[in-house]
Formats: sequence, structure tokens, C-alpha cells
Amino acid sequence: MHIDILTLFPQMFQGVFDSGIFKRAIDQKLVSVGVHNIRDYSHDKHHTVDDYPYGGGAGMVLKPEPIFEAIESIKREADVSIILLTPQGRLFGQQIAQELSQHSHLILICGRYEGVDERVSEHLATDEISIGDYVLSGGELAAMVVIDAVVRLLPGVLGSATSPLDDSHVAGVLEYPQYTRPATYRGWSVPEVLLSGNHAQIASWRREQVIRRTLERRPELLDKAELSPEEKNLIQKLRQA
Ligand code: JD8
Repeated sequence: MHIDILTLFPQMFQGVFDSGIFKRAIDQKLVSVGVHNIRDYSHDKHHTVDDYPYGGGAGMVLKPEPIFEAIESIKREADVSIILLTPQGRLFGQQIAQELSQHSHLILICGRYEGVDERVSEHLATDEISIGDYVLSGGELAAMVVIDAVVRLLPGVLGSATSPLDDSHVAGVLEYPQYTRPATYRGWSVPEVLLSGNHAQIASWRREQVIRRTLERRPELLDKAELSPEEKNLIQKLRQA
């Protein structure tokens, strides 16, 4: 997969691409990334990228020309998805991450200020995504969230020991609690069963924790989750208690 980012703040992406699973994926050539400064595609003397909104109002709007020209200068593959990060986009989740991971080329457009001239949405972007109902100052952090969720789904990016299929939002339920050494810390002990070496009992304890926690914290997830008859029974029992 190749990922191109259009932004006025390319430095924001350095930390993301220089560390962790991103760095490994790039080094292994499982993914390649290009970060492009929108300002480099503005041709006037002051490299203007924004202007006043038609009709008046507070703040500035990103001009269409540098964004259209930046994307035209990027060689596009046949199945490219051109994504505008915007509060008006479809709400990002694991299913959209899966969908995007099937493309060989993603271009993400990060706006700033009061947003981007609407013609980018109307005539250039093929998709619009929001990462949630809160106000960010620009599209950069949203783009990082999207590409992090997508890249870890690419074949070979996670070690063979970790499967992305085990993740909470794939299974549709919350994860069980994790503990490591020491067995007792400040008087707080790890649940006995985890020290027992009884793998069947451990598996059954973890399944119960998954159901309890999901029921307690995110009950709406259980409506869509794929559950075994035993798990459905446990939900019944816990709901009555
Ligand atoms: C892009 C500018 C700033 C704040 C006008 C548009 C996504 N889930 C999300 N929340 N916020 C964004 C987002 C915010 C952005 C831009 C994405 C470009 N802003 C805001 C002041 C009022 N806008 C987002 N994805």
C-alpha cells in the first residue's frame, strides 16, 4: 500500500512514521508514505493557501487550487481512495479501516482553519471521513488515527504472534484484563486462576470477563457481537442479577 498525506503541517507526521509499527512496516516495504506540504503547490509570491470565506464569517478557508494541483502531481494508482478528513464525513470505525486496507493507494487531505473549499469535497475527494463527534483543529490527528488503524491490518505488519482478528473491535466485544509480574503489587494480587496453569479454566475466566466488561461498559456492542450459546447464557444470567 502507498499512502500520501496532504497537510500544512508535515512535521506532525514525523513521530508517527519514525517509530513503532509504522517504522517497521516502512522498513519492510509493506507500506510506503509520502507527506506533501500543500503550501508547496501554491504558486503566488507569498505561497497563499487560504482566503476569506465567500458570504463572510469568521476565519479562513483553504483554497482549492493548491489541493487539486498537489493531487494531480501525485501519480495515482487505479484503485486510489482520496479521503478528506472532515467532521461531515462518515464516522470512522473498524469496518471502514478494513475497507480502506483493501486499496493499494490512499491519499488523505488534512484541512485546517475553518475547513476546505467545498469543491474539493464535490469534485476531488472520493470519500469523507470523521473520527468522532468532537472538535479538532485540523485533519492531521484524524489522518494519523485512520492510517494507524489501516496499516496494522496489512498482511505482515503485525508479527505472526498477534492477529488483528483478536482485537476488540473486530470481535465486537471488549478485551479481557491483562496482568504481568509481580503477582502481588502493593498488596494487589493478580487473579488466582491466571497463576493456576489450568489453560481451560483461564480461557473460560477470560471469556466471562469479556462478557462482564462489555455488558458493564459497552452494552450496545453485545447486540452486534457474534456469541456462543454459553456466552448468551451468561449474558442472560448477568442481566438478571
Ligand atoms: C478537519 C479544519 C477545524 C474546527 C471548523 C472544520 C475529522 N472528527 C473530527 N473533528 N474535527 C475534525 C476536523 C476538524 C477540522 C478539519 C477535520 C479542518 N478543522 C474545525 C473549527 C470549525 N472546523 C475531524 N476528521
